[in-house]
Amino acid sequence: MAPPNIVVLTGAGISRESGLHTFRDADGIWAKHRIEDVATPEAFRRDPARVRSFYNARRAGLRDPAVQPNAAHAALAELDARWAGDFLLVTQNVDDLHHRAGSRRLVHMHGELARDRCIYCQVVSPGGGDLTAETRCPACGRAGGMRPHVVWFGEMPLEMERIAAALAACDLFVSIGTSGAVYPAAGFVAEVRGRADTLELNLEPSEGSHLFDEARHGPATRLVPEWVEAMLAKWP
Ligand code: BV8
Repeated sequence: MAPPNIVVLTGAGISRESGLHTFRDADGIWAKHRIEDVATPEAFRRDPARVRSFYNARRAGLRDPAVQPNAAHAALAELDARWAGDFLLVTQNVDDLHHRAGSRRLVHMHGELARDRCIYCQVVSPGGGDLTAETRCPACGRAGGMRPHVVWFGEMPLEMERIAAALAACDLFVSIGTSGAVYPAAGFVAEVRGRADTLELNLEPSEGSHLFDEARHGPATRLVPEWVEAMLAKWP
């Protein structure tokens, strides 16, 4: 029998043990900032400096040498490298820890914190330093229009056709480190349940826990390596 086709969805919880804050935990990002002030197109139109400062601070946090991929990121990268069936890792995270861990069959549906996008020509460029009103687009040369390449609330997530195709073909859907609060990602399990096996690996029950065939609760750095090891033992 062929190895099952797998789709894995991750959220901020998988990066928590790397030292990055989640969004909705008590010490989370939305406990310190209002979404309406920093993570919507209206916020950027109203006060671009405030939005750029919010993302510049998170970029600085991501460049902290103490922030490294953890055992959960590494386990998913190993599964990606060794899995003979279809495999797609869909992350809501805008950090680069999955890529740095070695994941390649990877989609950043909410964009990537470390990359820039020009609102005039839409070209995405490798970011890096702080974004300011003076930052020039390397493609069209214009200043004043550079934003982080991140999907804000009210904006369409990226690569949705590719994600829909993978969900339609998957036999196993695994959700890791996400509260199941943000759509359309939170709706994926409802899309596949009944047709694919569904598993939640999370520190605590998510808002959609009841929709999963199985839910295991604990830290990702324990649950994810255990799950990957069992999958690779069953399908060498
Ligand atoms: C859109 C980038 C449509 C920015 C983010 C109904 C249907 C469809 C849409 C909506 C709807 N109702 C409302 C909407 C609109 C909205 C939405 O869902 N709102 C919510 C608040 C109700 N959705 C949107 O706007 C989306 N776009 O729908 O477009 C459209 C259609 C046509 C044309 C145009 C548009 C866009 C959503 C994307 C927004 N951008 N991020 C940034 O990062 O700054 S969302 C943000 O939330 C992050 O991406 C984050 O990943 C995401 C989800 O949060 P989580 O990752 O789950 O993090 P959270 O803190 O919530 O949870 C962490 C979990 O980890 C917890 O469960 C915790 O227990 C666990 N955990 C903690 N530690 C550990 C752990 N687990 C394991 N181990 C640990 N150690």
